[in-house]
Amino acid sequence: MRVRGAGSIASSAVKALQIVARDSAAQDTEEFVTQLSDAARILLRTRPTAVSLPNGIRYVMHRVNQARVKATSAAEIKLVAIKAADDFVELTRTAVEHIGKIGARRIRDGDVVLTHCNSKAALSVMTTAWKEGKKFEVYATETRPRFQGRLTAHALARAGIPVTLILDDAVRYFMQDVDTVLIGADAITANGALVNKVGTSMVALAAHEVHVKVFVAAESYKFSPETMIGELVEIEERDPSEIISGKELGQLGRVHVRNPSFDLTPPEFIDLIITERGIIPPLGAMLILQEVFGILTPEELREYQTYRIDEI
Ligand code: RUB
Repeated sequence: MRVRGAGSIASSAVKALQIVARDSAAQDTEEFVTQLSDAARILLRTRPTAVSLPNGIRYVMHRVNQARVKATSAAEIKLVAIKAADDFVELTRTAVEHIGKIGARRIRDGDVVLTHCNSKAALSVMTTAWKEGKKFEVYATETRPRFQGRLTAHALARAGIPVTLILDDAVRYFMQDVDTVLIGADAITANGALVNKVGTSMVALAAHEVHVKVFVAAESYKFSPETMIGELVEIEERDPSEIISGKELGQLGRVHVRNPSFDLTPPEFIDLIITERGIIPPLGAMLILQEVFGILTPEELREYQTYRIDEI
């Protein structure tokens, strides 16, 4: 949890891969690719839910695998890996910036925005709108058990945006005052469902009840190609000690604790997904996947299977 937020998780993993590439003393291209693939496998196992992580690693490994055909030395392919990692990190930075500009158009003067957890992409929309002169206020949920909402509240306050910190349980109480819900994403599935911080689906449900719009800020590397072939996004379950200490739990007797960190919001509860490529309705998720991964036909889908990152 020293690295958190799907975008940062992806950049950190790619930077780690770059360190392995830079430090490699491989004698030939095959040895280099084996070293990098071993590191990729370890990195992939670090976090299960944020799809940006495999997509970031895929971005680098795809370029390395392409270069492998022509490269004549380890030094040559090493440069390709180092540059690909730099390119991905730059891509994440510009994607968040573009999302800010595109999403800011959807915030109106006088709006009350509600956000959950701590998302760089969602924050980019709000801070950009504020810099453009829009006047609005934000309700930020605490986001138990790790209180990422406090980070959000702090960032908004620092930017000069009026912000009110509320209990997660108070979302429905305040929803009638809200104009727009704006949240980030850990993953978007092919059918436009959103995987994000646990509680997001309840926020969206409360918004749906009173016809409040739900906007998701998600870079295109948060879209999950695996879900095109029917795979599910795995939800990370974190340690029960995030919720209750071992001592207090012991005092409760035979009580079981579950701590899923993310949940799934169906596309029916989402109005728009703001990506760096433009705004799409949730059912347009497949278009982004096709554009980013270039997968169009069932044959290409099967071909894609051969590029699955856990099979590098
Ligand atoms: C963070 C979270 C964020 C998304 C998007 O959860 O759910 O909404 O990761 O963030 P955690 P970003 O704190 O448990 O990692 O827009 O920064 O990628």
